Amino acid sequence: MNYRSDIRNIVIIAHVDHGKTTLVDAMLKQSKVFRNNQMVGELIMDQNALEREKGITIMAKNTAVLYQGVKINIIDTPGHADFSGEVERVVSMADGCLLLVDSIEGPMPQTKFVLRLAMEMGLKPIVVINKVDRRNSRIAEVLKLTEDLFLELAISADQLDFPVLYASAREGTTVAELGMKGKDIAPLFECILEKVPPPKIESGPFQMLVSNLDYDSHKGKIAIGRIWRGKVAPHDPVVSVGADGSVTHYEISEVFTYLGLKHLKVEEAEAGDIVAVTGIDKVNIGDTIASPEQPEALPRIEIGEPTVEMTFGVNTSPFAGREGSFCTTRQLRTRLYRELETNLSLRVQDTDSPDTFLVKGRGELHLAILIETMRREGYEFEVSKPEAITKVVDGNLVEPVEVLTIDTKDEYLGVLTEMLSKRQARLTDMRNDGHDDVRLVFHVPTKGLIGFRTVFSTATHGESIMNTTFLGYEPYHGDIISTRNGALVASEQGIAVTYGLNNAQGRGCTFIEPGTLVYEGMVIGLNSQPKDIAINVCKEKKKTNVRSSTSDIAIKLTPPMQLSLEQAIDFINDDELVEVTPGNIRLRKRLLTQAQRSKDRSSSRRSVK
Ligand SMILES: Nc1nc2c(ncn2[C@@H]2O[C@H](COP(=O)(O)OP(=O)(O)OP(=O)(O)O)[C@@H](O)[C@H]2O)c(=O)[nH]1
Ligand SMILES: [Mg+2]
Repeated sequence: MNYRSDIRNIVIIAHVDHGKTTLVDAMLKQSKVFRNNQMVGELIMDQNALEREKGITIMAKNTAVLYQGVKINIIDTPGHADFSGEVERVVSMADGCLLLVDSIEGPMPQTKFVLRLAMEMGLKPIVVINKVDRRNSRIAEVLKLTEDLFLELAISADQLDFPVLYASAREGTTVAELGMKGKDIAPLFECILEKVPPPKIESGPFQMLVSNLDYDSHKGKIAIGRIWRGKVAPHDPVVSVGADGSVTHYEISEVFTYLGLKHLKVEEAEAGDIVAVTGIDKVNIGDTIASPEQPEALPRIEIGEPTVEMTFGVNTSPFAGREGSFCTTRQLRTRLYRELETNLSLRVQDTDSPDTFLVKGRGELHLAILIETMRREGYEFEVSKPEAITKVVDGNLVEPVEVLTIDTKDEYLGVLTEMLSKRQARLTDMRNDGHDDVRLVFHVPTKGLIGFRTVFSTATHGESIMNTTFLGYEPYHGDIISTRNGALVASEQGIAVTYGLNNAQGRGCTFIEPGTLVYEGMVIGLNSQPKDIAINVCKEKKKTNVRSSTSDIAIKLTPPMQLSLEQAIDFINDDELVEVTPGNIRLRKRLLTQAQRSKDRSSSRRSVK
């Protein structure tokens, strides 16, 4: 067996926000892949608009740097649990991983999830304790907790022998020993060259596993992956082997490798490297591209199951078709099925209703990002409340359960435990730092987490952080009754005015500004009582000739609570929908008129009897 000493392939894994993309910034900048005057900014790899806005990585991406003549292929991954599928998709390209751990937070549930994955793939780990510049860092304790995690997860003894580096990704420094003054990121590069095994190369006919797809308007589909065997060059005849074993013949057009943010066109690439090839139109992620001489498939990528589902339907609101460019069933269906090509942990199914599709994902954020992406592309549609996906195993109903970690203050303990016990959560760990910071760990059924994020942030005044990761399936714990108050529902179509909204604010809190176009059945606020009430928010004050002493005082409305897309999805109940258009996010009752809703209520009462 031969090795390629001129290449290392690494994947960067961690819990959300522990500094993966910032570390990649430092690696890119210090390896001088940019021109001196090139403005590259921060979080360079988070190029997608939503990634930049939210400050999180959503998709795993490749880049590469050169250090002392060795090319280090780097894969940056998302740390948010909802995008775990992205990590699963790419780990097989690497031989080593950098496991980042925040020097204050320590290992978090997602740290465990990604480390387990890396151990199962047999990757050589390097631990990087990051953010050592932070004032309250507790490095020794965090290292101890990380070692415990390795003891729990290592599959072979050699995985316990991992190097540890201390980094400030933001300052672009790493050191091999605590107390040393960092000056650059060279110790990390040295460690990668020394500890991560160079890729093995098998000689023989070409074989690569497709781990990602990209599109280019001129070049068409681009297949990205690691070459496991042989070489590839432009004009080579190849075959792709699909999931069902079907073989399709192609000719490679162009071959690219990575350097910095660029794709370099090359005349040939060899086993061990990560490449992008064009000319292969109908290939899917997980397929193998191989020489026709020996068209064997590599093991397909395994992706965890989705845990949450919701329906996507054609917009049926009275304002349908006003704002979107793509509004028909056919357009919606084509777009959703196209998403499956790259969004591996997503599932889409037709339903009994031709206008509605069932979409399943790894969490509310996973689905919300798809909704936001589609709305920006010009799609208009409606979505239902997300629900946890149950299944039957050996004749028993089981449901997904997650680990919920909360970092909060002492004073919120009572309210949080009360809220969570109604959601069937079980407290499994509680740690106090001796001051008033507390970390709580719960096991909660996924269904109990739906709608929780918004109430959590309100209850703790935005002062706490929550994180979740998938734990497994448990026997169904029974239904949870929604405790949300009723909705304030517009009773007429028109333009909402201050006077009408002021009346609504007498009943609860409102979501819209005066001047907003509303329709009958649109949800415009939250009642302070459990029942829904219909209110005419378009109603103007009656004009009279009599001037009372107070009548001319301008009404001052409380500023409305404007729900983001994620909050809107979190907020709605079963009998409600979120209408999504490029210009607006509206909440609505499924049944728009009051007559329909009361008829529905009385018929459901009858059926209960
Ligand atoms: N103080 C300090 N802050 C850091 C350091 N590294 C990263 N950060 C900050 O931590 C935040 C998250 O950094 P990212 O690099 O986006 O983290 P990430 O792991 O890529 O996050 P996801 O991709 O969303 O999982 C940013 O505000 C960074 O500026 C560090 O070494 N020290
Ligand atoms: Mg990132």
